[in-house]
Amino acid sequence: MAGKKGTAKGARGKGSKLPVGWILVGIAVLAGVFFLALRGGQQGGTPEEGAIAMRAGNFFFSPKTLTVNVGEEVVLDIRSTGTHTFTIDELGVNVRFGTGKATVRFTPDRPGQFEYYCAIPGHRERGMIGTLTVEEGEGEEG
Ligand SMILES: [Cu+2]
Repeated sequence: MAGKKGTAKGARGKGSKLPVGWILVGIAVLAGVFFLALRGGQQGGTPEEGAIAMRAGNFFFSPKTLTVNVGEEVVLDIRSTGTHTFTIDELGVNVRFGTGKATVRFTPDRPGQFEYYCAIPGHRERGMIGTLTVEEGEGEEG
């Protein structure tokens, strides 16, 4: 009844045995690369593609003039010292931010020249203003 239990334990397993140590090393390296890639994407110094770098401080915006296109999203990558706002009344833009980095997004829906300013009391008067020029998109007349 119990005669045929013995199986042939072949010696063929040796060649195909996976080197567990190297697999662990590989996983560790991949995890490290992945982690670094994530960090780079989130807090690296590279701004979003197409973003406009802007500085805000007491009491200025730099640059003081911006030129953009109608219907194209504007992304401002702002570095601020102090609490300020980026405000354009005519376009309904009003974003408040503190010291550090901030992103302002809006899409101008009409051409023209618009003033942007800081809406914190007193800042506009002390020079926190600039001019946004919105141009008609190329090839789209009227
Ligand atoms: Cu301000």
